[in-house]
Amino acid sequence: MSIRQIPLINYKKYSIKEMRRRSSAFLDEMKTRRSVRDFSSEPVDEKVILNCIRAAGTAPNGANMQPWQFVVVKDRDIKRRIRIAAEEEEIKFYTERAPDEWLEALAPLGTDPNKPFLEEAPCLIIVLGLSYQLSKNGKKIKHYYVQESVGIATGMLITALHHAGLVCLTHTPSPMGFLNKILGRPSNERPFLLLVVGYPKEGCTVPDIGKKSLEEIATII
Ligand code: IYR
Repeated sequence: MSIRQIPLINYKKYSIKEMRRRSSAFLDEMKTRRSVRDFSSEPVDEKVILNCIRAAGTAPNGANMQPWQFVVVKDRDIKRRIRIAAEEEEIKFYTERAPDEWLEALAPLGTDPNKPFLEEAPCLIIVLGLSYQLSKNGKKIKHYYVQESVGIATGMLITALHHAGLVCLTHTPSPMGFLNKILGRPSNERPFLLLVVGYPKEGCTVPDIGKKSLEEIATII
């Protein structure tokens, strides 16, 4: 049975001039986003975080299954447990798992196995992708394009956090199975990435890196 159709009432068409102005203003705002690794302990407003997650939840996704879960961690003890477990994986990554080529690519960024931000930042958002969900009668309902869907939603979450005036870091300790245990999430929920969210520490610095030019990333045919 197909779903009923409703009119697209909220679409607003702008003049070309207005679209150019809006797209350029948005670009300027996005250019100021930076991944931050030094967080102040200043708490974040929960309503702001929840609005940003609501925005992420509007993302296009496979068959509208909305195959995601966002776990917001503010609890000190849980943040500490996440830090300890993540650092255990990171030590293995930096000393055993990562091929030299990967370590060479990371060297200019100065990252290492220490992840103090996991405890210092006021808020962690763990994004999980759901490979399936269980219906009321316990039947498995398969999800489609989970990685793509969760990736899009995460991009929108990062954009929303930036727009709201917060900074974040995308963090992907690998493997991330320990998060299921610590957060008590079921096995159909697979950690996609961890966002560290808050305000930059006073005097915070970021690597002096740039983005590829439009010519490098876009082709018009
Ligand atoms: N997960 C490790 C390594 C790491 C990998 C990439 I690709 C980065 O852009 C940054 C770090 C870490 O968080 O240190």
